[in-house]
Amino acid sequence: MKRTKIGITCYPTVGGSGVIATELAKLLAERGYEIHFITSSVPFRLKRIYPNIYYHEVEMNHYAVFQYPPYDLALANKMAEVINREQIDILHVHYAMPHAICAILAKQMVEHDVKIVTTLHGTDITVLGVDSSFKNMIRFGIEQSDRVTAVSHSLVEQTKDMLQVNREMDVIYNFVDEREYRQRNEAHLKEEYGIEDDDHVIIHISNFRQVKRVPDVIHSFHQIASHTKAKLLLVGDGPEYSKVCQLVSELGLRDRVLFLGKQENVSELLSISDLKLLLSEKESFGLVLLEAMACGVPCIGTDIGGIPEVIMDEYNGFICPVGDVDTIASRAITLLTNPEKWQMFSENGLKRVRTEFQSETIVKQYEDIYNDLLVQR
Ligand code: GMT
Repeated sequence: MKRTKIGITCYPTVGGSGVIATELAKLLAERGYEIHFITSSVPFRLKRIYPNIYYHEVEMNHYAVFQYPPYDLALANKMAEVINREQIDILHVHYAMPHAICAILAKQMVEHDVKIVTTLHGTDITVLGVDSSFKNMIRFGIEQSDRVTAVSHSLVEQTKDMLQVNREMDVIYNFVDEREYRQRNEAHLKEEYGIEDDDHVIIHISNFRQVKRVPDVIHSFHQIASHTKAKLLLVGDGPEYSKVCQLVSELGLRDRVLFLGKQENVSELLSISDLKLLLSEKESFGLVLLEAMACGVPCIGTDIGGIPEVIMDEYNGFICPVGDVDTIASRAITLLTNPEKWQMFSENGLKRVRTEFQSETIVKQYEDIYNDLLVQR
């Protein structure tokens, strides 16, 4: 029987959307699909050779005549080339802007009947969607795709409200590979980092963009550390990093905060953590919360976007108002100083990963969409 061929375009560098696109590709490849990545570099989570995963690089030539190198056109051109040569059945793009637009252009350039699936991850809707000069183009990308999925109900509602899109969109939640994200015994790491047995370990992982409100994490930690012995692990890097370093020094927290920068084996760091903080003002899902839950770590998040679809307030963590540092700190202290409650939240999180976000179920939801489209051809 002919193998179904799926083309995938995503941002290949660090970030939740690239992680989801790559993890989905790996699981589809394990199920016998042939996967063709069409990206600017090898996706960072593709760490080894997979016999039925191929990679097609979007190459950019820098001609003096172009003031700005036309990356989007180079991508559309590469997509068309790969669709024709490999006879791609489904082109699954992550982000409407620009990937869905490029896919639509590529589809018009080829004779082969390819279907386009677009997955919305948030930033193009919640950030670019407010810029009226892009609205029409993002709406076009969404409306012209054969199927559209979004990573949370909140993102579907926001897409409808902000872009006046009136089409069916399926919610398919994010997932983690449970073989990687699980409770591990990494006690030696604590010792190596100089974390003492009675230290409560709090972790924040992000790309340090303004929307992540990392200063709120520091201010909350400042209050937490004045009530209980605690250390804060900061994982990731980005535009707000220096500002955060400065704030940590100003608050006299230098010896309590470990700046770990970009890290690959996050599940090991989660396994030595007691609490995950994600205090963003915009977040369509919050994949890092799911990663934490899968490692048995309770979470505190803000009451925006898709976060309340991942954390159930008072069940596997707490939901607090954006910027309400006092409430966040007091909830954190309650949890960290009450071992029974902590244990219950940790177990509830693990249960929730199994029931709502199990990788097998989620991958099947994408497969159902592909199959629906394939029978229409
Ligand atoms: O959060 C970011 O800035 C990165 C961005 C990305 O492209 O990876 O994350 C978005 O997609 C993730 C995967 O679906 C979601 O978990 C994040 O919530 C979403 N970020 C925002 O909505 C700000």
